[in-house]
Amino acid sequence: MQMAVAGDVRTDWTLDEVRSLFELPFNDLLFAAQNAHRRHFDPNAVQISTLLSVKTGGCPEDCSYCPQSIRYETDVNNDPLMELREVVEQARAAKAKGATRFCMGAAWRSPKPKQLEQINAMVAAVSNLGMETCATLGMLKPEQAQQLKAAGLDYYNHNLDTSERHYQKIITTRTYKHRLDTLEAVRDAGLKVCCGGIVGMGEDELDRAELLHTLATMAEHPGSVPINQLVQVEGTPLAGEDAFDPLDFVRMIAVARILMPASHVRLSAGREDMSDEMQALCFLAGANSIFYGEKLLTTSNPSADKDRQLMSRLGITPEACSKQSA
Ligand code: SAM
Ligand code: DTB
Ligand code: SF4
Repeated sequence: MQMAVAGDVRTDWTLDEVRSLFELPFNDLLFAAQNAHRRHFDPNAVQISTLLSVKTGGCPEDCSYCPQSIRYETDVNNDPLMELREVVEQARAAKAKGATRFCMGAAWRSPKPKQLEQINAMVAAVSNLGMETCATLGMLKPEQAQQLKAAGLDYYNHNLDTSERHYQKIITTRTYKHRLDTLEAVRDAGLKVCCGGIVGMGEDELDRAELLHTLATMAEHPGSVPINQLVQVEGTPLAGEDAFDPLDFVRMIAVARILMPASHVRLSAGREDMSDEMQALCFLAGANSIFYGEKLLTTSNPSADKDRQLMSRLGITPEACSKQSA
């Protein structure tokens, strides 16, 4: 099988090639992933993002993993869009703790014009702090993506979540095509794409291979690829799924690293359920980004202290920020 070499980022992977990577003996897979990683990145640097839910709960969509859907009874409160001042305060605090990217999430199907204006003001203010900005607001039309770009947004997160065939079992209120259209609008507006998925939603290995194949055969690889492990939240339809095999999670990271060697692969949701040793294996498999801070959007994440200790034990240092303070 042809492997990626430095300067050779392939977008022509076949599904068979992706499936063969999943079939490799674990040690061979990790060796190949670590090689790909070292060709493109400092192997001991990890990019650090902090999330903030700027508008929480009450979402009309039916994503069966999500505690923010109005259709499921969960402990999540419905909060209106946060004030600009509060968002800037939180971004400043995240920066002081060492985050270089601030990602604002909103529980919307897609933003309305007035809402987008308010988000644009947040993006401009956070960008002025000298942080990279990311937003995840649901579906976007081309002109909305262009407005966000003009406001100073760096990344837009919009996940494919799973394979096209498994997707229909997870979400019915928007299609895979809707997601691909939003991603195209984002890319065409000159925003960097953050796109990945979730494992542990009852999918099989072929679904995971198909998801990574779709990502790795996009015209341009997403700059960031978040790999989330399902956080099971009581009240959502996916609560009670079988626990996911930790080694299969590491495999997913390794295959993503090999297929998209120059992208940041983010070890995303689910770290609270992972041992330090499992996270170390994920870094060895090529993960080089994390969400940092006590909270993801509505669920908990390891404390900043705990993560600092882990990074220190592993000799991992935070990746430098690409932006300067204004
Ligand atoms: N509402 C917007 C949307 O869905 O496009 C943006 C926010 S949404 C919460 C962002 C992503 O978070 C989802 O696409 C999904 O991949 C991830 N996510 C949500 N709930 C999760 C859970 N319980 N476990 C793991 N990932 C989750
Ligand atoms: C992504 O891939 N994972 C993040 C971020 N992008 C927006 C969200 C994880 C959410 C986990 C469940 C919660 O905290 O509500
Ligand atoms: Fe809404 Fe996003 Fe949650 Fe789906 S994942 S229910 S769109 S907040």
